[in-house]
Amino acid sequence: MPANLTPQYLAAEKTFRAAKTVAEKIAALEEMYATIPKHKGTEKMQGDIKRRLAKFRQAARETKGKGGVDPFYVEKHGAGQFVLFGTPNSGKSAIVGAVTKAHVIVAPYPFATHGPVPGMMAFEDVQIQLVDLPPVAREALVPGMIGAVRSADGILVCVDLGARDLLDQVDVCLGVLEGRGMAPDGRQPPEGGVTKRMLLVGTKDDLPGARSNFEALQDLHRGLLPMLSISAETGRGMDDLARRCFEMLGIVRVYSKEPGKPPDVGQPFILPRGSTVLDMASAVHREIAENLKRARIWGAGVYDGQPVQRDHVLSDKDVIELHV
Ligand SMILES: Nc1nc2c(ncn2[C@@H]2O[C@H](COP(=O)(O)OP(=O)(O)OP(=O)(O)O)[C@@H](O)[C@H]2O)c(=O)[nH]1
Ligand SMILES: [Mg+2]
Repeated sequence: MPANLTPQYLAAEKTFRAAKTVAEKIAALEEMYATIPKHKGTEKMQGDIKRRLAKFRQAARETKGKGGVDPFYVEKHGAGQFVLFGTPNSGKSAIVGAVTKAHVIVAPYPFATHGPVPGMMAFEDVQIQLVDLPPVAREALVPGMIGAVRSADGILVCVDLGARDLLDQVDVCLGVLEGRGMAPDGRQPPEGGVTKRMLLVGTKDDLPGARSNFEALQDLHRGLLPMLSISAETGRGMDDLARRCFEMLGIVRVYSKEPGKPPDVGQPFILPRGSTVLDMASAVHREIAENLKRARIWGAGVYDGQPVQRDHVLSDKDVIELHV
């Protein structure tokens, strides 16, 4: 069976070959695993990616243990990891402080944040990891920080809607990312680089003039990358931020159900969008996948308890009853 590898997968593989640090290799392998078409023809490759991932993750842990620490390595938790990327004082830490339990320093002076600070943000029943980072400036980037940006699942580019140099901030951020081989999803990647999921987050939406500045920004950069305006101070737009992050991850949540029992809504299984009933079964247990006889589904676009084939593509919030 031909593997039918996608351009995204091939790009990730290229990044893997070019990767110099363990963190970069891990990030590239994760991307390869996420983008490789999941079918019989790629099973061996999938296994191979998983093996290599385990090896590099082990290496990362061992380096940590020896004190040869990558200060910007943040172990991933939850459904996905987003870094906050922006110029000094743009309100990155305030966001992380508002939506997670992380202890961040929010300060009226620039360069308040020195290292990565992770925290978990909830979107409904899903946890998404945010990582606060030190600021970016046109020339200066804290050494090692770019590895954290590369390995994240997405980048929240934060710009201060109340600042006079708003457009400059956008240019600096996108320029630095481009210079390090990263372009927004859907755009042409820089030579030898990759595209990353990015959201332009206009902060401090409560400040005078912020709303009209955001509109101007939308007019100028519409189509370049998706945008959202928020205020950590008033909380406006913060729910949208969580939703947008969830949507950017390209994942679905599905719940398992035992015959005759209510669904187990405690913890969803998180799967890449496009996953099938069989993928879900594999996520529950390999043996269940191997012995799967039939499945029933509750959710959008199906009638309650509808029997489905193993290649049925799952929708967000589906409930699946697996029969072996
Ligand atoms: N009015 C208003 N002020 C805000 C908001 N968010 C942050 N600020 C203020 O902006 C300043 C900078 O906020 P931080 O969150 O520390 O900014 P930062 O981007 O983390 O700054 P660095 O760590 O130095 O890069 C602080 O004085 C905050 O109180 C907001 O939503 N509204
Ligand atoms: Mg900060």
